[in-house]
Amino acid sequence: MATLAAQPYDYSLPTDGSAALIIIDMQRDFLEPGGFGEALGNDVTRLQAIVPTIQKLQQAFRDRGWLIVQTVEGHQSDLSDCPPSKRERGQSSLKIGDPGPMGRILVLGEPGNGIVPALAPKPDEIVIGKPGKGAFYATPLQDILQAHGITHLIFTGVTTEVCVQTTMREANDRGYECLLVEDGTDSYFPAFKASTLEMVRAQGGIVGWTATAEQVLAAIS
Ligand code: TIU
Repeated sequence: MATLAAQPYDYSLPTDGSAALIIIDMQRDFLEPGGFGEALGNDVTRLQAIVPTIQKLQQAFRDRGWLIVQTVEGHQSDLSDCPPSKRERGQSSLKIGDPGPMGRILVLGEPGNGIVPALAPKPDEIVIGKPGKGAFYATPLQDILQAHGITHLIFTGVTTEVCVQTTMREANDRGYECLLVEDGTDSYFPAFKASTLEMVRAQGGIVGWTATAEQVLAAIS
C-alpha cells in the first residue's frame, strides 16, 4: 500500500495491481467543437487543459501493467439504447443521432465519439461504451473490475459533476474505494467542479477522496 495525504484524510492506494485508473468520456464529443458538448451550449475548449495530466497517469498505470478503463458516452446507431427523454432534453439545434461536423452526435463509432488522440487507448486496453451518465448502468464495468480483482478506483475525465460524479457514486455504492483526481477532471462550469470536489470529500469522505495527480504519481513511484 502507498499512502497519499488526500482529502479528507489519508488514502491507501494498493500497489499490487488492484487499483484501476478510470478515464471517463475524454471523447471528441465533449472536448472539440461540433460535438455533443457544444450542442448543449458549452464552451468545450476549456476541458482540454486536463489532457496532459491524465496522460501522465495513463503512462504510469501502463508502466506498471495496472488496469486502465476508458469510457465513452454514446448510443447504438438505431438509438435503441437512448431514452426519448434523453434525446429530447434541452433546446439544442443538434440532438443525439443528428448528423454533425464530426459525424452523428453521441453515436458509438462516429468520429466525434472517439477518444481524443492524445489519450488513445492501446489495442489491448478496455474501452466501454455507455448509454448513461454512470458507467455502471447497462455496461459490463462491474464484471470487468471484479474479474481483475479491483478494489480501488482512481477517477479522471469529464465532466466532473455529470458522468464522473455519477460513476463515482455508483462505484462507491458497490464498495470501491474511490479517489477523484482534482486536476484530472473538469467541468464546463468551474463552480460545479469545485462543488463536486467538496461534495465527494465532505462528511468524512461520503463518496471518497480527492488528491492531485502529482500526489498519486508520487505515492506509486
Ligand atoms: N453535459 C455534461 O456536462 N456532461 C455529459 O453530458 N456527459 C459527461 O459528463 N460525460
